[in-house]
Amino acid sequence: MSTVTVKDYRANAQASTWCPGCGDFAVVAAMQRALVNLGLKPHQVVAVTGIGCSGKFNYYLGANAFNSMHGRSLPVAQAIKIANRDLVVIAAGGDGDGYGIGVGHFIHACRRNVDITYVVMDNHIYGLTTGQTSPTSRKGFKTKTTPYGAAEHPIRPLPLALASGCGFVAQGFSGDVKHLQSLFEAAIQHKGFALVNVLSPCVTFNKEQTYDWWRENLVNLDEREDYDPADRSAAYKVVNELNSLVTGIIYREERSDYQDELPNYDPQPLIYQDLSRPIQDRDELLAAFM
Ligand SMILES: Cc1ncc(C[n+]2csc(CCOP(=O)(O)OP(=O)(O)O)c2C)c(N)n1
Ligand code: SF4
Repeated sequence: MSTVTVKDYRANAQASTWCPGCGDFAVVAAMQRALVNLGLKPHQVVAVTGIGCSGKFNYYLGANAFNSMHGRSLPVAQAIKIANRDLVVIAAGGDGDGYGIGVGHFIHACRRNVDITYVVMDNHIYGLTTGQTSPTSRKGFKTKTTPYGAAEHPIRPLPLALASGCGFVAQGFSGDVKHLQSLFEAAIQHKGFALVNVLSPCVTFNKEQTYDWWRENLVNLDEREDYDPADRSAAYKVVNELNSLVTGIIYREERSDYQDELPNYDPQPLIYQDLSRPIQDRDELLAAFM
């Protein structure tokens, strides 16, 4: 049996245009290592993105790639998984992509629970469009779109995911690739929709949430023996008390996924199903709508 290595992924990846030092490099590296450690080959994986610097995640991952529109990675990723349950499906993007224009899809994906992994590279700013305030920027944050400081409260992805019914909620940091890899492995193995929000510095446009800033402020829950990620109340409590400045698996719940809930769902990929129907079935169906 042939084994898979990170080289197999790198061989398919494109050359990067990310700024040197961008946190997103670590996200790709951690994901490649996670996929390899789980024994998954590039052809078994598809990564779907929207638009943004982080939207180039799948150019550099080296698996199958689908680049959708800004904020639209989740509907495409869910459709791919429903059509072909055999694929490992990863959706990825930025905080603007996922918590701004795409936030409606995010909330519904949490409650729908299709078995995909969602990676958000959360740098608290719009990187690709050169440094505007994003939905996760702190109140008072000054950028070219908010020269007097952001007037709005930020979206808080972790409590939002918990309140929306997400069964796997984790947060990682680009400054700790090994830990991030472990979170990705757990997210991919989780049956159902899994969020990994990654605090991933934009070294070019966000001079506030830097690697050093995150290192000084984050608490790793995976290192706390008294923390139980199966306890939903404890998850709410810890993200509120520590203002979401946590990493690790915050909440994990075993439950049936979307496809299990569908009575007529055929688990075989669509390509193996006989979708042809006798012409009279079609006529009867049409007649029922007339
Ligand atoms: C419908 C639509 N609206 C706006 C844009 C412009 N746009 C491209 S990327 C982006 C935001 C990028 O920020 P984020 O999602 O946080 O990703 P980052 O670049 O920081 O990784 C915006 C507003 C677009 N491409 N399409
Ligand atoms: S602009 Fe920011 S997010 Fe985009 S590649 Fe550069 S450092 Fe990364």
